[in-house]
Amino acid sequence: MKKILITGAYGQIGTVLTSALREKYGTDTVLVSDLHPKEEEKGQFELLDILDDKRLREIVDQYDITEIYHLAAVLSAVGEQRPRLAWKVNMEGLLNVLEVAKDYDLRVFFPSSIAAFGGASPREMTPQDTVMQPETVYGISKIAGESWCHYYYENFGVDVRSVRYPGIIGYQSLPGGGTTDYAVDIFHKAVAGNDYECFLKEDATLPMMCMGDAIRATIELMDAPAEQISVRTSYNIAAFSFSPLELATEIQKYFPDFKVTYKPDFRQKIADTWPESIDDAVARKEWNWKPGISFEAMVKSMISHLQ
Ligand code: NAD
Ligand code: AKB
Repeated sequence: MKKILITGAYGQIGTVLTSALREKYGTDTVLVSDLHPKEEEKGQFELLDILDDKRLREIVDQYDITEIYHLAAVLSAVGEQRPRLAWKVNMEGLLNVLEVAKDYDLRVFFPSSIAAFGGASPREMTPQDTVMQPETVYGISKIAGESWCHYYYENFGVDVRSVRYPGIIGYQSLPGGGTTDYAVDIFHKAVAGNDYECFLKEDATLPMMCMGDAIRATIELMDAPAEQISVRTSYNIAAFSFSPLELATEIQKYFPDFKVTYKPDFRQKIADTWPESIDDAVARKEWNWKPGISFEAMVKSMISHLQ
């Protein structure tokens, strides 16, 4: 019987993925875990530091886990401030998950990122396969993580699947320390009637996606027949790209008095090394991936939900 464990479940993506998986498979099928409990939790929860390999194995054993969605991580901006922590959590955490998956024959979802690319990669329509020399600790952990996933698939037959998420934008949860966080924060300020000071330059174009599409991509990839999955590192997926200025201009259609100023900080240096747009042709061809929500529809939906 299917039994899912989500690590890092109370983060930006985990909050929404948990609801989607519980809706699809039933509340009791999905066990969530994180570093801290949440009062409003309605389903099964276990405290789990992903670095605690022994506890991970106890949980897998106790609940007869069959799949792990491994979301626990330290993201790009926090990672540049705490590089050793980011490396430890992102690498040792993933290896703990892959080892237990090998021993218990579990399926695994691993989220990689556009951060796996670097300044040497083509910046526009960055292809699935290209030079990859990430320039952040987070990006290095993602490209190494992708390679470990491939290794466990090739050598131990672990059914591990992965996508390189762009920046994810959703009204349901707050982001947790990344470079694309501005694209969520800006909506909260606009709807509250406040001005916004952006930590990226006005022309810092990055690939982004709305939360609904990201969750759908995750579930569609995990549901795809194994013979359709040729990539066991990680699939490029894409929806739209925009700069802070383009986003501010679209939001101003709803809030004409909304003002944005630009004060780039260390996160601009991270954004400078990431792609502007992504070529996701391989995911489209192999498991029929297609984004569903446009940039304009995303802005409209964010504003109406936050209002
Ligand atoms: P987040 O920062 O919002 O959440 C991460 C969660 O992991 C948090 O709840 C945190 O408490 C938990 N965590 C941190 N250290 C842990 C540890 N040692 N043990 C257990 N849990 C720990 O992140 P997110 O945005 O939800 O991202 C989820 C995954 O998706 C991450 O792997 C991230 O790299 C990837 N991703 C996210 C985005 C995005 O835009 N949100 C884009 C690309 C990739
Ligand atoms: C971040 O900005 O760190 C994440 C990502 C794109 O991986 N949102």
